Amino acid sequence: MYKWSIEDPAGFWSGIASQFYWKEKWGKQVFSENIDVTKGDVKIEWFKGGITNICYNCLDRNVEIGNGGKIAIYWEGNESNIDGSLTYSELLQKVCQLANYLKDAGIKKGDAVVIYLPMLMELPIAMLACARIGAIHSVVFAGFSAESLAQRIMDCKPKAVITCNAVKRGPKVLHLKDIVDAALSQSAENGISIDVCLTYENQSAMMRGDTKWHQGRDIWWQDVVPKYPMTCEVEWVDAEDPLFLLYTSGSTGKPKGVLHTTGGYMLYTATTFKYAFDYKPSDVYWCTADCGWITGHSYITYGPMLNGATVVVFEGAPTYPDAGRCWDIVDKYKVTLFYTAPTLIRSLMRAGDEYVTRYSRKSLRVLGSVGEPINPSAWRWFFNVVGDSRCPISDTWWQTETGGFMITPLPGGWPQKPGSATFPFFGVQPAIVDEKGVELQGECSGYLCLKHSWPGVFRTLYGDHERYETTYFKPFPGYYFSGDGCSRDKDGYYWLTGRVDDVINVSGHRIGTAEVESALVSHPQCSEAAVVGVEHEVKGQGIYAFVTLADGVPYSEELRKSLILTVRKQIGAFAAPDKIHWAPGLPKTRSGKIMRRILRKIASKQLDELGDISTLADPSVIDQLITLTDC
Ligand code: 6R9
Repeated sequence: MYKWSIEDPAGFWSGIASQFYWKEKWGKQVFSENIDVTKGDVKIEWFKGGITNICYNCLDRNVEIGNGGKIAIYWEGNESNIDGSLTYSELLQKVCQLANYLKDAGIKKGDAVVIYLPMLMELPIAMLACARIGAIHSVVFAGFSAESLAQRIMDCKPKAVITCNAVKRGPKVLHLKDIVDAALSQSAENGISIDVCLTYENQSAMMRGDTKWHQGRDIWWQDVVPKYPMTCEVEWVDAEDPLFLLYTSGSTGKPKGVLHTTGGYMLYTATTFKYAFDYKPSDVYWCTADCGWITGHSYITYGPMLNGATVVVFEGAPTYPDAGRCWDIVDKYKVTLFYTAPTLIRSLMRAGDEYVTRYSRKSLRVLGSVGEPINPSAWRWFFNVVGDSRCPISDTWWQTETGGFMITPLPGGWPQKPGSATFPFFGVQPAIVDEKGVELQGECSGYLCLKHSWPGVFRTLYGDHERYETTYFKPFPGYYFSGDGCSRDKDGYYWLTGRVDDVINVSGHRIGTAEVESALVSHPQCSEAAVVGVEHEVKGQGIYAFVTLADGVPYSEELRKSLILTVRKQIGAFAAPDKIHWAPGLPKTRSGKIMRRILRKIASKQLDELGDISTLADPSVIDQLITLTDC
């Protein structure tokens, strides 16, 4: 199949596309692409002219083929005695009711809707309802702060925001509606006002009486949505019409709105899910990600549901009430396919094997990993302890931008190597290039690029096609540049080595160093900041911030806390620096560029590897930094 997909991509992918429902077939050309900036604007289209709807393919189609009674979602609440489920027919009805409400609220094809919800069933319901009416959803992870939410709202100017009053994560109650209120007043101050804030009452966390209310704008989901009909006409869209926007961090500037379209994304997520997890209709699949990230889009909502799979949606924290919760859930729902991130694997590994072995886990068949390179010791523990040495691991390398898996094992397809994502998926042609953009052959290491497009690739950055070209296609003309380093061994296996740009990967969350720096310098007592990633035992990478204070301000423990709080407030708790290092001065070149290479070495205490510091404008700052490491 791989050979076929490379030799005849049009034939290969149109064969796959015909397994889905199309109101009208695509035009003569299956795809057209220009990814070479030297030959003009970057433009990628798949199945243009084909008319379809992804919600229809996820739900109606499954009901029509007799799967209406099959469980679509098992929902597990934060507390283990609170749960629920929906069959495919019930899910379709709920999606239609919300879709009808949204239409009535004036939302039309092409309008954006921001969704700020935790892992309730209402989150995939909201995504699917938007897709049904051709609206573009933009899910914002419910761990982002009011400032970050406001920034995204101001960028995509949605017609409505969908949220809930509160959520419990572990023992804590988080007041999401307060965050939304703050974000909406901030965006209103900047001229973007939102007319509709549909709020789900999440009674397990907080009753509605305790929720602050903005009359005329806020509406309780439960008061309106259930009144609408349980059927709703589908809005048929072109394969190249936008499906969603998802903001992700880049190495510079504000977050980028990654735009995915409908048709290619549909087949790509469905096909990658089917093959990388060896999906069978009897499977019960659980992915521990949140729908606020791409993994939850492609591999909780769309990929699995396009296959008619039964999906577990978990509201809570994976270590609450204790480190055995995941395996409790696996046994409770007889989970066969379990997909998670190395950071969780490492934290469970630290908690001890007894939390795992206490549970049967006999149902497990295939395990998966995503978000960052998995270190071989975590891989082995996942394989031996969690999977009892009998479940293959799909270590799936991909990105928000790629839409779906790019380099991944196919379970049982070929021998595994702990820590290697193995080989490219159908249609994917990786190229490892050197710094001049020359493709390397055989055993090598360099920058990971991709040749040609594939159906699931993003089409642009919302409102900024130029940045799309500059970031991804200009660094190595003729290729899509991933931002990752990679090596290929003598057997042709690919080994991802992490980001080569100023993006850090903390617990599988992508964070731009520039975003953390700009949050820090917004603190009135901070004059300059430089942030680097350092190795972290559990999180993969931790955030290490060098901070120069304003003139005359002394360093204090209180100030350290308040700097961290500023980052939590502006981005979210997950971006809080692990370490603040007081820096009277930062190492800069004569042209004023901060030399992060040196800061990385200081942060990781590799002081004998600082390299050439003679190009620094003021080499004495290095000594100061080293003596102040404990601040
Ligand atoms: C899906 C997702 C993308 C970045 C990517 C890379 C890292 C993801 C990986 C992996 C090694 C894997 N990454 N999966 N590195 N092995 N299996 O995580 O998307 O949030 O956009 O992050 O994550 O560095 O460039 P996203």
